[in-house]
Amino acid sequence: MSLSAKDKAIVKGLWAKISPKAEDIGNEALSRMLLVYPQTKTYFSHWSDLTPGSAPVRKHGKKVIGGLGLAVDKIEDLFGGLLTLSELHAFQLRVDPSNFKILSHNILVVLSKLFPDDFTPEAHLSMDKFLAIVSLALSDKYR
Ligand code: HEG
Repeated sequence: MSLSAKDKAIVKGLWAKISPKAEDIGNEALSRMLLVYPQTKTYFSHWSDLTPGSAPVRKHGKKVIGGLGLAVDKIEDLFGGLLTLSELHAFQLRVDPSNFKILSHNILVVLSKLFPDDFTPEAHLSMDKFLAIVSLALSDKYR
């Protein structure tokens, strides 16, 4: 799977609307992930509070969207651009790759709610492809 020129244009266009609201979007996506898929909580058991909207959830939500912003910047070389983050998730955090799909789903849900006019079926497709390739890149160092 690879991103077409149209996919990239759609992702970049939507990103211009996402980045100013990074913390809110990250918080909402992460809050939903932790509530709806409680198995994901195992990775964050060292946080003081895992309830929706808590300070650590907001803080981390912003970081995750920042990571996706890096991916948008490196959209022409996602595997190279996300190498350091991939090594972190594989070697240090040991996040099971199935969780990337869960987080991606929650990000799509939040985008559809927040940007109903922009989140056309075509935009849904392009964002889904982008998140799937980012997830593959983040899992690239697992072995
Ligand atoms: Mg990960 C840390 C990005 C999925 C669990 N994640 C981070 C950091 C970033 C990031 C930027 C901070 C890195 C740093 O401090 O240097 N994460 C990121 C992206 C995605 C993702 C872009 C997928 C779209 N992460 C992800 C998933 C899980 C997870 C699915 C587990 C369910 N991430 C995780 C944990 C940490 C990070 C446990 C460390 C958090 C902490 O200790 O506070």
